[in-house]
Amino acid sequence: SESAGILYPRASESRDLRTLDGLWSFALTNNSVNGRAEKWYRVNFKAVDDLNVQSMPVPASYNDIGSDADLRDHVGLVWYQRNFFVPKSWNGQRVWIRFSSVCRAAQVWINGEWAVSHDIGHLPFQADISSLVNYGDENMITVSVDNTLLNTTIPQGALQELSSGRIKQTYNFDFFNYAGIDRPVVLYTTPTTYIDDITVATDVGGTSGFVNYTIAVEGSDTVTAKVSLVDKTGTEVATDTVLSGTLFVQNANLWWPYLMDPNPGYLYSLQVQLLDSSGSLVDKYSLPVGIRTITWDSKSVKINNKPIYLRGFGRHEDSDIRGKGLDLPLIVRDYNLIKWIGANSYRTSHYPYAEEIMDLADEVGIMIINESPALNTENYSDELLENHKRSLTELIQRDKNRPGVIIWSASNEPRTQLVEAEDYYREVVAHIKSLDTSRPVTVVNYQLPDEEYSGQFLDIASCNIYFGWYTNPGDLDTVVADVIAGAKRWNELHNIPVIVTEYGSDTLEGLHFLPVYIWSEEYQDALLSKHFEAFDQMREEGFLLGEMIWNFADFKTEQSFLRVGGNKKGLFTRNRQPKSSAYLMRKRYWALAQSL
Ligand code: GCB
Repeated sequence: SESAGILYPRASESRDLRTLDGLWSFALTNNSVNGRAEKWYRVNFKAVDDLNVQSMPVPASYNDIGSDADLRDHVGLVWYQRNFFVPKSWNGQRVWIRFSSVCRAAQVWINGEWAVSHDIGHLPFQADISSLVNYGDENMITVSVDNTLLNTTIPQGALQELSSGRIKQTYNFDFFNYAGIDRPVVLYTTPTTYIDDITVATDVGGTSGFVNYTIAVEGSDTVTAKVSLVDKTGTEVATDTVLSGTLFVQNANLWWPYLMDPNPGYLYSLQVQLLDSSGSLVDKYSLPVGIRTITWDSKSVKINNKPIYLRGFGRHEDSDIRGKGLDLPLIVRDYNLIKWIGANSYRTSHYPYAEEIMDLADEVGIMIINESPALNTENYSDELLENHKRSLTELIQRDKNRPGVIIWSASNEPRTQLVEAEDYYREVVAHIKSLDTSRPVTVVNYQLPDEEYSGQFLDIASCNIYFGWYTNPGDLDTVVADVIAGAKRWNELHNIPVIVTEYGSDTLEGLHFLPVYIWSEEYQDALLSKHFEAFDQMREEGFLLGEMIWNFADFKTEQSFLRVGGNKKGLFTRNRQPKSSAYLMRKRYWALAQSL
């Protein structure tokens, strides 16, 4: 059974946890072998001589691990398999398998029996496999992964047959379509009666904080609760004994963004215990909680009643060899660079990021525009809309309790100039509002505000603008006026705050030109400086909510004559070393932080 809650797996007095990360057996299917028909999920891969089984790291995208283009550009199914041991002591509890993400469509079998399917990338899924595992014995897990993108999948794509007969995946977005088991896989246990979900909403009044919580329990309904809010020193600051209530915290440590307070990212721990009628512990789960408010109006967004200004970037989960695979050294390095440069925010362009990355945002005090994986929508259909809404349901279910998440982004660069986009985005925004009214909603647009249909539904306008790059490349003298005119119109038309969510220029590190010339480091610096002028003027006018350069770091794309080894608009290279623009941005972001 698939559960409704998707709490991050944590060990506790009542929960055991084992990782399934490591080296798995991996096999490609070509068009002539149909692994599903051959029931590969019943076969031990290593025992099949002609299967060409290789080792594949989990978590990682599989594309850049090998030495041939067949693996990198593979379209369709691949297969992963490994064995795992289940202790005898787990018998009688619920045993769960949880994937933090598989890109894109996954089917999972345990000991040859189907366990769970999930067909969207970048989002977690899990299943209770208690009845499928052998206790005190070895077990086999097999996972098929399909990377195919079609008109109705999230994101969209199409298959093209080349003159050679090879099937090629095409897509309209500007990052490599990495695939595989790209985030951690765990086995964990819960008691048969367990905490399925926790929802918190926080409020602030004077020096006090309020934590409204609701606990969803599965299994027996005779349990009672003990709920404690514990501060960083381990001291209990509030407690209650109901499944749904409000905790009151005197002199609360509020959750503040980075550089807005000497102690940003303050997290309490909400410790939830279920007790049986004799008072014995049934289940325990602890959730990090930040106490803060978000409010917004036609010109500003406030955290804890203080107006914010977003200094940030668009990003990608992307690095050498591992593609989109979660890599802890990389993500901690990224946060060190984010702090070094003085940013306070970023957008999870163009899909939900790993939970470990989101945890760091909450801890550091980084504000997140949290984006659906449904980017660049076109060819609107009911099926696409259903899949798009499901992506948002799963995203909000996963991230609803995170203090760092301050805005939902329904989509990046949808084709909102098409008349069908009006009903489509009316429904998408209403869907988000039906799940969460505590955060404002945006769509990230590149259309002209007068020629598109989504703006009317939004709390915040986000625009991607490439003056001096895609529009008038090299013509820096046009940038200031064009940027202001472009961004300001969103505010005039819809009376909502505006974020410039993308601007920038491809820049090859080490390329220099005087006078400045496109693709050089000097050009990126000059282009940024022009934008800073425009942003400062708009800040004076009061409707600009933030600036986010495209991109934090260089990243890989599909092969295209527009891209030299990928998209090079980063402040940092793909291996996270600064271009000269990183120093320029650092000056600006620290000065902005100090002036506000
Ligand atoms: C955009 C897209 C982003 C691209 C960027 C670019 O507008 O949102 O995915 O990578 O432009 O560099 O072209």
